[in-house]
Amino acid sequence: YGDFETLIVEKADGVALIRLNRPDVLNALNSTVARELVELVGLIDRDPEVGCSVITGSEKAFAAGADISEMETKSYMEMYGEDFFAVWERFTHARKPVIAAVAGYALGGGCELAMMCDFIIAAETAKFGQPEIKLGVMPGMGGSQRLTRFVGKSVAMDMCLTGRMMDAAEAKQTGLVARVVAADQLIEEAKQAARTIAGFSQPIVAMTKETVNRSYEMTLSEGIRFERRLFHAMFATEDQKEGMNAFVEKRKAQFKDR
Ligand code: CO8
Repeated sequence: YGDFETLIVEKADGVALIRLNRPDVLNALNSTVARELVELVGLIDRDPEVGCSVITGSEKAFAAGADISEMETKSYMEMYGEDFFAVWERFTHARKPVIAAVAGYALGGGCELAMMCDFIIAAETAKFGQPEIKLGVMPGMGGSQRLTRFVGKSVAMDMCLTGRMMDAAEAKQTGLVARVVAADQLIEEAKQAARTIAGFSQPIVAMTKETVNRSYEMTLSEGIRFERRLFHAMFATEDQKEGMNAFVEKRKAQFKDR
């Protein structure tokens, strides 16, 4: 995919492993990270060899937030004029799934980036938080909205108003993360989940992701109708025929649609 200043990318077995690589600042998310991640997910969406991505940080930090030194002196007009942080919206438009593999700190923008992914696998060392209130601001990359949808109003208020951290066990119990694993198993577990997803039909995976995401935007009856219409559309794919035929013939399906 070319060289990136703030990311390291490895591609194997249908999976792109993306590492945030700003170790000196605990992977603080500056505009370069945002621009590069958006560019990369666009390239991955167009790469038929990759079916799923994993995004991770270091053992110490997934990401300790938006880059405070980049924001500190900005004026209102600079923030508004640049529409600061709007670029992150484009990260959420990725059509292929992205799994967040979180070890260590996922604070502020780091927690928000993890929540922009399709699901989170956490190491036992993970710590999540929205500590922006301590800096005289509040979450700015979707945290007030996404965290509330993940964990409910009471816990989200507690997190955003006190700025406290949540450990991996609480993150699992409140539904913020899908799985918690030992720290030394994190990358393998996330890659294994990604390989499983990459082994399925790519258009069906993309439609499934889109349909689950609609549940955040639609009423229940509209969402169920959306699901049913796409379910019907799946019968136009070769992969639906292959998947069901393989089951009937008791063999492993070979999905081919791209
Ligand atoms: N931005 C920039 N630099 C950072 C950040 C950050 N978010 N986090 C850590 N760093 C840097 C530190 O300054 C330090 O640099 P140096 O070595 O040059 O002093 C280096 O990373 C290592 O950090 P520490 O020495 O602090 O490491 P510790 O292990 O002692 O502490 C912590 C780790 C607890 C994670 C601590 O670094 C910390 O509290 N970081 C800040 C966490 C935070 O507040 N995050 C929220 C940031 S704001 C945000 O994400 C959204 C803002 C929304 C604005 C909306 C605008 C539209």
